[in-house]
Amino acid sequence: MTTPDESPIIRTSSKRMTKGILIVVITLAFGAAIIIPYWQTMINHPPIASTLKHEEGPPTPSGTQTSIGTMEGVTNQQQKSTEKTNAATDNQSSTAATEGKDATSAQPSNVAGPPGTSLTILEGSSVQGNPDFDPDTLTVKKGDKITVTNKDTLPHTVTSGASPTDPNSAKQFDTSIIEAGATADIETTNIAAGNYPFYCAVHPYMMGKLVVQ
Ligand SMILES: [Cu+2]
Repeated sequence: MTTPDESPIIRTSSKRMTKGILIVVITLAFGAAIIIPYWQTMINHPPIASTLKHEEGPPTPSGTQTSIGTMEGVTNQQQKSTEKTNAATDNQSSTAATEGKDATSAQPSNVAGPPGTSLTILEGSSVQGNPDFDPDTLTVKKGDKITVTNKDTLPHTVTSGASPTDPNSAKQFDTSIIEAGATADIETTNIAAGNYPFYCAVHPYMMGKLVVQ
C-alpha cells in the first residue's frame, strides 16, 4: 500500500536524482568559495573574549574591522601596543648601532677614557640652575659624530655660540629642536679644531662646551 506522500520519492528518476545532487554540490561549492578566502582572517580575528587573552595578535588591517565599538577599541589597543613594541625595537636597534660605532671608534685610539661622542640633556634641564648637559664639556675628535639624547620631558636644542645674541650663534652646529626622548646627531667633519661654547635656544641659560681635537 502506497501513500500519496511516498509516491514522488519512489518515482524519482535517476536523472532527477542527479539534478538534486548537483544542486547540493553547487551550493556547497559556492559556500566553500566564499568561506575559504576568509578562513585565515577568521582564525586571526577570533571573537572578543579570546582576542583579550591572545596578546600577540597581528595588527588588524582596517578593512576587516567590525563596526562593533568594543571590538574596534580592542583592535586599536592591539595596534598601539604593536606600534610601541616596534618603536622600542627601533630605539634598541639604534642604540645598539650607536654603541657598536662607539666601540669600533674606541679601538684605534689609545687615549685614556672612552671617546665622548654622546651628549645627554638631563631630565630637569629646563629648570635654571639644574644640571643640564652631560658632560658639560664634551671632547671629540674632528670627524666624530656626536649623538645628542634628550632625556628631559621638554624640547631642547644644542646650538653653537655663547648665547642667542652671539653673532656666531648656530654657525658651527645646531641640532634645532630635539623633542623629549628624541636624539639628534652633530657631525664634526666640517668643524675646525677648537673650543665651541653651546647653549639651548629654548633655555639660553643651559650652556656647555664642545672641544674638537
Ligand atoms: Cu632647553
